[in-house]
Amino acid sequence: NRNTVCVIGQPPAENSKGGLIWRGATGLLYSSLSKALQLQELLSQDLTKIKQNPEKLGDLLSTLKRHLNPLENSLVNDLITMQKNIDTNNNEIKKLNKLAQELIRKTQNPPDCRTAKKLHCDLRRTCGFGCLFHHYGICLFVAIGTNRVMQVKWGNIRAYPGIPKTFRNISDTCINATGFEQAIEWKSKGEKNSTSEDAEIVKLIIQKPRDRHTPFSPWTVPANFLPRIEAVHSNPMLWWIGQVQSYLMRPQEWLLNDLETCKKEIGFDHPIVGVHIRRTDKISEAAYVDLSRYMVHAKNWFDRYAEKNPNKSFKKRIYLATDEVNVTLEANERYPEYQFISGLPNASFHAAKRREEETVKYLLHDVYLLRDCDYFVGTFSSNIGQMVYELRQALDRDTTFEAVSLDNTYLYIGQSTRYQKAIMNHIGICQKFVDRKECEIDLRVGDRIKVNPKVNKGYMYGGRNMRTGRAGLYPAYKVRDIVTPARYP
Ligand SMILES: Nc1nc2c(ncn2[C@@H]2O[C@H](COP(=O)(O)OP(=O)(O)O)[C@@H](O)[C@H]2O)c(=O)[nH]1
Ligand SMILES: [Mg+2]
Repeated sequence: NRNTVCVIGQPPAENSKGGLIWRGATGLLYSSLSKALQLQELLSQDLTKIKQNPEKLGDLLSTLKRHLNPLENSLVNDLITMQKNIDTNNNEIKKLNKLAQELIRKTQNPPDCRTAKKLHCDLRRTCGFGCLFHHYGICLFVAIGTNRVMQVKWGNIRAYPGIPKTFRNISDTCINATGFEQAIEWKSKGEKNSTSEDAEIVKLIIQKPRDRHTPFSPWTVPANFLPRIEAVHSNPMLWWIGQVQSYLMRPQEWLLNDLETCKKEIGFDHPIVGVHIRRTDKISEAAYVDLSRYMVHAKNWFDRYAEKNPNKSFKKRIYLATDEVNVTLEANERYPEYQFISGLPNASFHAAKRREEETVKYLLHDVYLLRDCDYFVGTFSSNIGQMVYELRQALDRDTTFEAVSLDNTYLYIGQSTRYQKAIMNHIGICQKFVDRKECEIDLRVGDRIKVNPKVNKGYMYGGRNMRTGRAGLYPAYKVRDIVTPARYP
C-alpha cells in the first residue's frame, strides 16, 4: 500500500482525481530510489529499537518482517516495470533470440552432408536426464563454435529409452552419424596437439565435464552478439546457454501437442508460479530444503502480482513438480489457500522409474510447464532446476530475475570458471555464531574473485579473491561478472 508507508525522498505527484500519476521511467526511478531509502530507514530504526528493548526482540522482528516484505515487493515491481520499458521499445531480445537460433541452425545444417565437418559427441558416463543433457550441451557449444554438425546416437542412452522419440534431430540435412570409429579426438587450439581445423570428423570425449575447458565452454558469449545483448539483458552468459540448450531440446511436434493438451487438462493458466522440489536420491547431494522456504517466494510473487493488479481477482495457482509424491500431499495440507496443480497424475511415480520410455515424457511435461510459469522457485543444485532456468530464456524477455534458487547460485556443468570483478572496496569481518564462524573477505576495486557456486546467501556471494588468496563471503552488489566473449561463427 503505497500511501501508508512513510515517504522519504520525492513523493509521486497526484492527479486531479487524487490518484497517483507515474511519470514514466523517471517517476518510477524516483519512486524506487525512495523505496530503497525507506527500506534502509525501516531497518535502521527497527534495529535501534531492538538495541534499546532487547526483551521485545520477537515483536520487533515481526513488525520488521511485516513492513519489509511488502516494501521490498513493491520495489521489485517498479524495477521490473522499468526493465520492461527498456526492452518493449523494439523487442530487441526477441530479435536476438531469433538471430541466435538462426546462427545455431545454420551451423548444424550444412548444405552437403558428405563433405561437412562433423563433431561426434562421445559421452562416457551416465547420469540423470538433466545431467546428461547438460553434458551433450557441452558438445553443442563446441560444435557451433567450430562450425561442425554435432552427431550423437540418442538410441545408445539406455537409461532413458524415450529420448529418440522426443526431440527433433539436431540437424535436418546431416542426420546419419557415420565415421564414429575413424574420428580423431578434438583438441582446441590452445591445447597440446590441437586438432587441425580441416579434420573432417572429430569426436569430443567427455568423461568428466571438468576435464576440458574449451574456447566455447558454457558461460562464454558469442562476440558478435555481445554488444547488443549486453544492452538489454542482465545476464548475457545465461542468455547464450539458454539459446543453445533450447535448440538441443526442441520437442518434436507430438510432444508440443501433448504439452498443450496437458495444460488444458490440468488447468494450467496464468498467473502461475512454478515450484520444483527435488527430494529422493538428491538428499545425498544437497541439503534438504523445507517446503515453507519455497512458499515464502511464491507468496511474495503473488503479493507483487496483487499490487500490480489491484482490481483483479485471481487464484493463487502453483505448478508443483517433484520426484517425491508426498510433497504434493504436504503442500495441499499445509497451504490450502493455494491451488496446486501437477503434471499428469502419475508423473512423480514415473520419476522413480527412470528406465522406462514414458519417463522422459513426464519429466518433460514438468520441465516445459515450469518453463512457462510466470516465476520459478527451485534449487540450482538440481540439473532439472538449472535446465528450467535455461529454457526460460526462450520466452523472449529477460527472465534472469524471474526465478530464485534456494541453494546454489546458477551453474552449468562444465562451464568455464566464473570470475567476478570487484567494483567497490570492501573490508571483511568475521563473525562467530553458536555453531560456526563466518568470514567476509577484503575486496579492492579491480580484484578478481573466483566464485564458489555453493555459497549463496542472495545478498552475499562466496568465493576466493585471486589477489589475496583468501576465501569467504562478499556483498553481491560490490562485484560484477566478468564476461568472456568467444569467436563463434
Ligand atoms: N517427473 C519428474 N521427474 C523428476 C523431477 N525432478 C527430478 N526427476 C527425476 O530425477 C532425475 C534427476 O536427473 P538429474 O539430471 O540427475 O538431476 P538432479 O539429480 O536433480 O541434478 C530426472 O531424470 C527425473 O527422472 C520432476 O520434477 N519431475
Ligand atoms: Mg542426479
